[in-house]
Amino acid sequence: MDSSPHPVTVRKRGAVCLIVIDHPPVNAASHAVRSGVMQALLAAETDDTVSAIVIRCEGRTFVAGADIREFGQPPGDPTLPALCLRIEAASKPVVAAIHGTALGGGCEIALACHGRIADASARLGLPEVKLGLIPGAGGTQRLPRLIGVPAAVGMVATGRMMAAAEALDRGLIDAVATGDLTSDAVSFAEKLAGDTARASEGADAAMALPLRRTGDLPVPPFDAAAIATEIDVIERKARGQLSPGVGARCVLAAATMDLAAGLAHERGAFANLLASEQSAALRHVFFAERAASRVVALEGVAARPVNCVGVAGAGTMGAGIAVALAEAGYQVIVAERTQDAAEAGRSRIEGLHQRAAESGRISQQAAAARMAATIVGHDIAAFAPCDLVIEAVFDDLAVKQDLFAALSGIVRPDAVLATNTSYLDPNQIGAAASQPERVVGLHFFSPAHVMRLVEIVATGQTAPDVLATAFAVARRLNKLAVLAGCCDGFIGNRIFSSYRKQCEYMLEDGALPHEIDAAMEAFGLPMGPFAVFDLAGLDIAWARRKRLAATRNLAERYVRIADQLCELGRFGQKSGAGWYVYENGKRRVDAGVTTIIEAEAQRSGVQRRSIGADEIRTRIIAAMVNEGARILGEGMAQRASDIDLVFINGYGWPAWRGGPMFQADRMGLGTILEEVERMQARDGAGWEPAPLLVEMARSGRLFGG
Ligand code: T1G
Repeated sequence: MDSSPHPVTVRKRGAVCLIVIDHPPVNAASHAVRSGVMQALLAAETDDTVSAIVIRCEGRTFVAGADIREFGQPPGDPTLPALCLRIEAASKPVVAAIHGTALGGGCEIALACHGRIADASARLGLPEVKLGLIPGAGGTQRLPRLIGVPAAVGMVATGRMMAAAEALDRGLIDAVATGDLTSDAVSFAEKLAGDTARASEGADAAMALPLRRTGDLPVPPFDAAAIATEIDVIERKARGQLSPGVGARCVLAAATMDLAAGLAHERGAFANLLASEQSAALRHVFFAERAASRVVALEGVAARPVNCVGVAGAGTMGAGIAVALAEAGYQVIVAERTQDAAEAGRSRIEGLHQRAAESGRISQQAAAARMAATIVGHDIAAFAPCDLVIEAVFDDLAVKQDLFAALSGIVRPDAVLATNTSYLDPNQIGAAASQPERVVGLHFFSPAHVMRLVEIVATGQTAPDVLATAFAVARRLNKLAVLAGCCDGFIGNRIFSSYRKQCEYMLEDGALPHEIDAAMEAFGLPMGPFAVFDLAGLDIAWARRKRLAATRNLAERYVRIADQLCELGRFGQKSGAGWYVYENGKRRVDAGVTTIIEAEAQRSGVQRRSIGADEIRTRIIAAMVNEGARILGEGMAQRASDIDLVFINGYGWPAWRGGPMFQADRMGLGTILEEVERMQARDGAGWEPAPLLVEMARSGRLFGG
């Protein structure tokens, strides 16, 4: 017998019945909640002492959606659509008292009510598209009846939340609470009851207001051509994800179908998406993002307070980090080595804030305020008051060690020192600080003010509260933080290196850059790998290969094609040519690169053959997953889903693919292992199957558990 109290209770305020949902953490509409609300509603309807009903929630929010954890199980009665229909059909007024975030099924319950009162800070939304779904309990049919098709298409297709003020303005809610939310909702319910009573007693028509059932409202007229264009844009922007377009088209269908037909149409589309791979992947990502912040070693560990943050270096990375910090409300102190570099850095930072204002993301005043909160100079003594200093200087060990040694004599003993290094060992950087335990890696991804991902790297000395501080700062920056161990390239770049090698092997084996790019863009990546290499610059990886050449494992296959391009000064977009040629802002396939590839294959004695898109994708995913399995086996990542998040949020992997480890589970780890065994036979050292992959493939286990 479940001892937890029932999530739905009933109270009275005069003649108004309060149906109170208390189902932490977000009052998700679980089966128990749905059946509790239904029972309370039916009882209130037959209770002569009840004239109206208010549905409200305890805790931090109104119902924040269907219970995602119940997906995949048979939906127990009443389903959410049935509950919404019954609320709408109620013989007595039902009013939703909304606070927090009324999302998904929660918003749909509110839409089915006869009135909606919201807190000033409340937000409403239908974010189902972010789970690869669409509203499945009438949202696409009732929302346009209240706010019109154009606004409803925008809300459903983007999943954005609408603030209470806008919701009032658009007619999604009836009022914003001026006093106590419940009291305001009760008053509104009493008013509706009075109106309804007058209607039923045949009072003067002007005074009588029969219950306004959302589903009975007509869909307001709209510009069909404009909506058709809008939906085309939505589908193009979705880049292969289905739910935004499907949701928008269901909203459009509301204008041509009666409610019953529209609800059936919506339910069919919802059921298809619920069974889709895309939704399974996006639900995986939803829970993965929430798991990523769970670090067992940090339970109960308090972060150090951080308000003033220093950034050493104001190049591309440093400027982006400074902008992200200012955006999060930190006081920011930036220092470069010289006055000129500081001035250049200041302009870079100012330009980024200005661009955010010009794009409408922030106001000019906000941009000015953020710049005013940012001090830029060329003396690291300015870091003295900082609670945290993040270095984003040239990726050279000696430079970073000298900086941390100098900072140790400038900042307070309790100030945290963070390195943004991509490839150097934070242990070695930290060793230069007077207190290595206060050093941590904060590996941002460029552009740092845009990319959500930050890899947090604990050195062997990092103190728990320093690690907790890094997570707290990442959270305040609204970043997705993933804990990574100290290994070459941490999680993302280490796996990306394997990915790149396989791509270059495939050139020798028979594929061409644009064929590999096309295969990965068809998979959903916004840009294929060779286009990305050209964008980032081939010289960076080339410098690293030259740096590591003396220690390279000669038994591992090495492809010299990229080196040859660099020796020709072909560094990618920055030099007008790399894997592709760039003319007038356009990227073009270059037959000269094909010639170099063919010559290199001949020199290597490789018989080139055609390689299809499926094989290209399988080799790339297998290479990534094998490295991911090594990383997990070495304890350099906490969980497989963290690796998925790294590629979705740092490397442009489509979230609706779930990430490489999720993809491997869907492809079958046996298939992945077979591909890795082929790599080992063909590509030699460095391509041995990861022990964890072997063990899981043979035992039938999955990365997703
Ligand atoms: N179902 C189950 N658990 C949920 C949940 C949900 N809908 N929403 C959140 N949680 C859990 C979450 O896993 C975490 O658990 C805890 O609550 C706190 O969440 C028919 C089909 C509401 C804005 O998509 O956007 O309705 O990790 O860390 O940052 O049309 O949660 O503590 O164990 O995110 O304050 C539509 C999803 C569902 C909303 C709060 N609704 N949730 O953010 O806390 S589909 C959504 C959120 C649907 C109908 C369709 C956010 C939040 P744990 P959190 P937060």
